Amino acid sequence: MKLFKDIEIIDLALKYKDNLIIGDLQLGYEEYLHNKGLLIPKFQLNDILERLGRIFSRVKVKRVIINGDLKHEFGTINKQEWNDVLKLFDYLFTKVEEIIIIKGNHDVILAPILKQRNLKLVNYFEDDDVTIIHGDKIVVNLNKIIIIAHEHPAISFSEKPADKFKCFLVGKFQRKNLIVIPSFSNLTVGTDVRHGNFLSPYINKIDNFNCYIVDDKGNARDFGKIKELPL
Ligand SMILES: [Mn+2]
Repeated sequence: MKLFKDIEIIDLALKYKDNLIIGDLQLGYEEYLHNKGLLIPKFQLNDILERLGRIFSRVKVKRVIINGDLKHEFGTINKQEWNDVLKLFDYLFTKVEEIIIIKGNHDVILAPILKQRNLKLVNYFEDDDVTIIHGDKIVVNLNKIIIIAHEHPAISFSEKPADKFKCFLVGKFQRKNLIVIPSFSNLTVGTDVRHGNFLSPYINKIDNFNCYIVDDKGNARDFGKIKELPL
């Protein structure tokens, strides 16, 4: 599903030229929950690798850009995070030449893991008309197209309120185009964008935003403007 020149939705990722952009993986979330006394099976990394495999069978890119919140814990690195993040990097390096990690609000202590694979954390990535940034803070000098994560957009319909669908949002921030990508994790579907209270300061009113829902097979469908969606 094409959004702009050189930008298209592929499954829960965005392809921009030679880059594949994914966000909010929140690896290690299971162990974080275990430590809180909630025992859930650890399936997140496998799901993510499977989805990436599906994506790489559809597209070839040189670079993967992780748009923030690669792992879950703020103030520490849990054992699962060490393992899962390194496994993810090693897998990605079998598919692409370069991995870029953009800092998210969860990425307080990430440097020790990144050092293991000689990777650096950046605040944003830009190329031509595009700025890719996590989306928790507003910065100046943004390009014409802004790509953020952070919000975990999803949508549900009153007919079946328990079913929530991850979605991409496309709208405006000031006079610029804004694309909001969904979380790449299966553990968190996301926040219903029609219930207000946005996390990201880039999003204020979304009535005129376009919504693209990704189905189980990884195909995106244009659902039109948020204000015209059935309740
Ligand atoms: Mn975030």
